[in-house]
Amino acid sequence: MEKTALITGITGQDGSLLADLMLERGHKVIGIIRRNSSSNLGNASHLQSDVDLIEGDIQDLSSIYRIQKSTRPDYFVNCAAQSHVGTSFDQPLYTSMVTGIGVINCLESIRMSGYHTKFLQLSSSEMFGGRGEEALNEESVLAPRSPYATAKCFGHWATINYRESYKMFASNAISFNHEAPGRRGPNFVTRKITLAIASILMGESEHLYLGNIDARRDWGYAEDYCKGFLAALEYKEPDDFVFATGEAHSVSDFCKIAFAHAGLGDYKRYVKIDPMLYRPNDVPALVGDYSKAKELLNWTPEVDFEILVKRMVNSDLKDRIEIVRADPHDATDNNPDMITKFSQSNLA
Ligand code: NAP
Ligand code: G4F
Repeated sequence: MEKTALITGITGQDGSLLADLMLERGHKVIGIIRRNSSSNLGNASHLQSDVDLIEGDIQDLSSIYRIQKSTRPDYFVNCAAQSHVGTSFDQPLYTSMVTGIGVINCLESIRMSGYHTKFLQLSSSEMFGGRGEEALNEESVLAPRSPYATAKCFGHWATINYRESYKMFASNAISFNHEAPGRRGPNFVTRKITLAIASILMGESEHLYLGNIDARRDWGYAEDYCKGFLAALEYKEPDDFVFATGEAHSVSDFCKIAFAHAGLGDYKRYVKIDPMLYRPNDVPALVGDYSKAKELLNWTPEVDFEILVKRMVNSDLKDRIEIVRADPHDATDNNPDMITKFSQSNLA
């Protein structure tokens, strides 16, 4: 049966993918966007004709409550956050307000509206703080190492608290890192790498500056994860679910595959370490155990790490090549041999 879904963070990676998925499945989607002076809809530009976009801010209870009350959604998915861990060290109070308190504003809006809206909070594997290569699950201890992770713990526990106190359908999706070609924010490490590769191939830059390339993450494919989020909403009862692949790779592993795939060879020729990009406290490694989602939601990740990396490289390269084809003057200094070689072998 068709449901109405209210999605915050619809201009971001997950919110926009979830909207695509919900629409594909025949649901009605309402997206909350922040007022901004340049009207940039980000990843939601293609959704304008299919989705009702309403201005609101999760820091502002009155706006979220008004939208909840007027739209009477079946599902409310909170994809909104100040989601960059590094930035949270520079803007800890702001991050706490959006990523932490913002969750209470969503939950209170549902509670005060009196509707039986099912709520899903996008929690994060950063909450665990990481313990080597031990696979983490819903029962693992939370030990946040950043203002972002601390705020996520607040939102996570608030969701559980509203579930227990008011018998609300309020679930947590505890996701490990997941990426979507062309939609991942440009300052997350994966997209930073693939955008830099495109720029190196175009002859615009020679080097890529990174911080801790030994950090290991359990990287999955965002589209797979959005299917899991929908399954959590459709599950018979509210609960908490880990979404992960069960494998960790380092930032340098990502670089190795990405640069080689682009035909640039050894990444070490291009990657330079900038100590300023190290975080005051970084999670060394994260690996997830998704057995519960597999057992109860019948969810498994489909796209593996190597394919994910190659798709991200292809996507950013394809965009740049199309721009150059449309306007050759856009990249006067590009390296035509490399681009031709790459497009013949990988984009055909
Ligand atoms: P993202 O691309 O950074 O998107 C964040 C979204 O939140 C954007 O649409 C942004 O709008 C919106 N937003 C920020 N502050 C807001 C506010 N005050 N009011 C309303 N909207 C606001 O993040 P993502 O990667 O899609 O992640 C989605 C959620 O999953 C986030 O909560 C993130 O913390 C969590 N998560 C992500 C991952 C991952 O690997 N991607 C893993 C675990 C958890 P603007 O476009 O206006 O900035
Ligand atoms: O891509 P990142 O910024 O992602 P991070 O910090 O793991 O957070 C992402 O995943 C979380 C789930 O685990 C989400 F909750 C969160 O919202 C976000 O989506 O950094 C990954 C690793 C880190 O160890 C970082 O120190 O890459 C390392 N890194 C090395 N050089 C870099 C860089 N990260 C960034 N962003 N930029 C660099 O230049």
